[in-house]
Amino acid sequence: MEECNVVLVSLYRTQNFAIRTLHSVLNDVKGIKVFSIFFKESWANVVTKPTVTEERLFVQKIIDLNPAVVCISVLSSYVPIAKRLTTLIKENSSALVCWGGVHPTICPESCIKVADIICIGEGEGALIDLMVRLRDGNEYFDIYNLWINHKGTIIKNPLRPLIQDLDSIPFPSYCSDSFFFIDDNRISRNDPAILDDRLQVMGARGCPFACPFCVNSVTKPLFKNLGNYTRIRSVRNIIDEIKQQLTFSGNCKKTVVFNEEVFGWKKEWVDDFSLHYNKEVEMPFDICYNPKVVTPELFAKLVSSGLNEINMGIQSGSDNIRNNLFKRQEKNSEIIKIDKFITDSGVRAAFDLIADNPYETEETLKETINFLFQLTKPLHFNYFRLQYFPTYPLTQKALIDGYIQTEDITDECLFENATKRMMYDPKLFPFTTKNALQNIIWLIVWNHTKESIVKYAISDNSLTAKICLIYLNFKAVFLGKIFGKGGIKRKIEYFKAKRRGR
Ligand code: B12
Repeated sequence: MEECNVVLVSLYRTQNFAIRTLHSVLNDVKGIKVFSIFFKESWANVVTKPTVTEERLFVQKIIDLNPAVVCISVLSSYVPIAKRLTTLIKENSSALVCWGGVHPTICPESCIKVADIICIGEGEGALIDLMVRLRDGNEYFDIYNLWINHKGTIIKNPLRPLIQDLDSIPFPSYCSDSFFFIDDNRISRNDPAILDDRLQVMGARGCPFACPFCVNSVTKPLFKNLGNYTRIRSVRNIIDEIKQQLTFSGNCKKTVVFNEEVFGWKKEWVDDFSLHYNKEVEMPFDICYNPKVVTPELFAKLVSSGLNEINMGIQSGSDNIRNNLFKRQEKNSEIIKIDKFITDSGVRAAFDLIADNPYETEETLKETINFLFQLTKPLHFNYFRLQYFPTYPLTQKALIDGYIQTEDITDECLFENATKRMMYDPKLFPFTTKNALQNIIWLIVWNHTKESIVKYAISDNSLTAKICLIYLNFKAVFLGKIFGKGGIKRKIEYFKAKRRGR
């Protein structure tokens, strides 16, 4: 049995659960040597193009490690980078290139034209099978979850069942000797996750919901009849991982962050969590929840366990947009109630809102403004721009309705878009009331304005109200220059993020 090397590549995410988990999985396979390259980071959400030096460092590392396969994890925004690295690998080595992750899962046909192998869905079983076959010098054309491009012939294998017992998956790797981080024209062995004061955990897979702007709306039907889609790790398994992460030397963790779309949605699970977490971990924790899942009973248990922040996607302050376009059934009145009981218990409520949504009207934006004033201050919001990812139902709808064209969602456009920053920054143009209202929402969510002036500005069509609206619009654009992309505050945030390792 010959030793066989594999290199895993993460793009723009050093805290990449997929790569860190697959690294641990392959580490356990006899005769396989696994390395991971974390190619660039998006510090504070700022994405910059790779430099010539960074590409050179990448190529040199591939040549040194001489892998049989290079496995790249690809999100839709980084396809041009994955393509470029694939070309560089092909030009400088004889390694096979395998793409996996969200993008090959939702767009397999285009990906298999570029990569030798793609993985659709979960990679654990498929990668083990692939590496064992390569290690033993056997053919690898019939592995479930993989498509193979064999000299131009595409072999499409069926999907395997979803992993039901998440506790059977090893914990993600940290601070491994076989990790390399390429960023800022340097290659380093220091894992930035150690500098981060937040301990990151992924406690579940799948989501009970399938919102049309999220990948789950595509993958839920894709994996139908392949086992339970929404799965959760046991509390014991999660606590053991947290304890393991706390043993790494130099760590300075202050908060645990649960990254699953919806935190422990089952009552029995939360009961178990509240029995053990606080006793064994004693660290505040942040979660994402859905307003439909937060009940006072579940919530009280989480508060007594040390809950610090609940992040909820509300997407719009208009019931119509939220219920009918985003297919989220909660109403403003429910969210206001939930916000109150969350903040009354000293927990921070943070909300996600989506900007640049062509389906919003002046009326729905005004509804959002009025809704925001009913939430507890200070507000904590992530005000994201709407992203159109290929094959998502909302993207298909926007294409049909003529709000976007296929040219707007090419690989290059998606990457360009990612370099612009995902958060919404106020913009002067188009100089319309709709745009001004959106800018005013930015002022409100960042706590930069008073309710009275905004209410007056949107109250009627009088000249003075219009002047107020224009004043607020300019104020937002001006402050956006300071706090937004390229602004001084933003630059400080960027450097701080780098220093803290996130
Ligand atoms: C947690 C999360 C985050 C976290 C942390 C991410 C992290 N630490 O890795 C945070 C909050 C930081 C984040 C940020 C962002 N995120 Co996010 N995030 C997620 C979420 C909810 C889970 C991802 C995850 O870690 N899953 C667990 C791992 C184990 O699963 P996995 O990645 O799917 O990997 C498995 C398989 O896909 C496969 N696989 C993966 N890679 C590879 C590679 C090979 C070679 C093989 C064989 C297999 C394989 O095997 C893995 C194990 O089975 C997903 C939604 C989702 N369900 O995917 C969105 C998601 C990935 N995020 C998304 C987006 C857009 C973003 C942001 C741009 C948002 C923003 N506005 O800033 C940023 C970009 C960050 C960046 N630079 O990449 C989108 C990506 C869309 C797309 N089509 O590409 C998703 C899909 C949500 C959506 N809207 O649909 N995110």
